[in-house]
Amino acid sequence: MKPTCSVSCCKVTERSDEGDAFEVLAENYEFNNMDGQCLAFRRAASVLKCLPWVVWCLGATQDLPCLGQHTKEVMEELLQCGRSFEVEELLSDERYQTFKLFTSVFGVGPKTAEKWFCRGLRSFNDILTDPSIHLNRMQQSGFLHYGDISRAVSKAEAVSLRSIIDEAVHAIAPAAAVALTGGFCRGKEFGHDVDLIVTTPELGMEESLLPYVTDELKKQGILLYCDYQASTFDMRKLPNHHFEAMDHFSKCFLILRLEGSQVEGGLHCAEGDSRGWRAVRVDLVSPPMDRYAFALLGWTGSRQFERDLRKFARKERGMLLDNHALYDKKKGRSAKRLSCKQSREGCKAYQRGGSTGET
Ligand code: DCP
Ligand code: MG
Repeated sequence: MKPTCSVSCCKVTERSDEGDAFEVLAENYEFNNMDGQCLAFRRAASVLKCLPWVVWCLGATQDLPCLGQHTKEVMEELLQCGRSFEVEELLSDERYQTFKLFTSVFGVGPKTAEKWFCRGLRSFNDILTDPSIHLNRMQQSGFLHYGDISRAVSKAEAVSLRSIIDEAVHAIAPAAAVALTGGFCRGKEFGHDVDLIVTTPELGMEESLLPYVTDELKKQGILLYCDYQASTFDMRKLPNHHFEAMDHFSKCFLILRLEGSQVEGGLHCAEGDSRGWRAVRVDLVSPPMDRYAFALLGWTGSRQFERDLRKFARKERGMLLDNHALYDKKKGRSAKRLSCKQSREGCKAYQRGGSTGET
């Protein structure tokens, strides 16, 4: 393995598919249900990535928050040897490798990966040829389109899909708004999916919008998979400060067929792929217009930023924030809207320090 010399990036190798040293450690804790340790490494990685300078010695990090003993030990190893033996061991560990492979399939989380691993399954072939394995619809689609959906989606592809959804939405609701969110909204050039927020000024209409949109996509012959979840949003409920809780807006998880002719500069496909189309994962979420700002903030990410923002709201401001609302515990009421100026500046400040390739 080829090490890089900068700890601020914390790469164990220069090959991007082998990823971040801390991300490997965090992932391994996630696979072992050790949420606290997993979060600690993700936090530490975020802190280091935000530094505008390169760490050349451990002493330079002594005043930084969120760097625990274990993190410092790994950093020290990286600084001294240019590699982390713990990370290298994990990368060649059968359990880690198998979990990594299985969870790369759409619809397979650590629990299913564990079940399959404990049954002695180690490869996709083992899974697909085992008669006792029952794959749900999502996992079937995950395997069927594995090559395409495990390949990064380019910004041009995301923009093209946004236009396709925009057209389908406007055929039904001319006043509707469609916004690109998730990683592309943070300026990423590539992502694992395309996240879009769809809303209409007519309150209540957003609840029935997505089934019409997916019907339209089906008519066009581009809907390869659809998991629709109706809204369970209850405006009387207080924001949920538990970060991992999904929001209650109407949403759908899709796989769409994208034609190369619709993408400026062509598809981001493997060399030699001459099909002229590819499958792409797309998430649509449809909040009521009066919750749009909160949904947009929550879906823009990154996950760590959202987590820290909620913690900041709770601990420093005595407020509860989630994708539905911002609730002031002292005043006993929710904010009607978010101040765009403040949120944008907050985002910029966070992103300025980031060295994750996101701007
Ligand atoms: N999100 C969240 N909590 C989760 C999952 C997602 O708050 N458990 C938010 C933050 C994410 C956004 O939703 O930024 C979109 O989720 P993605 O998983 O699509 O993440 P990104 O778009 O940021 O990354 P990628 O570019 O890989 O798609
Ligand atoms: Mg995304």
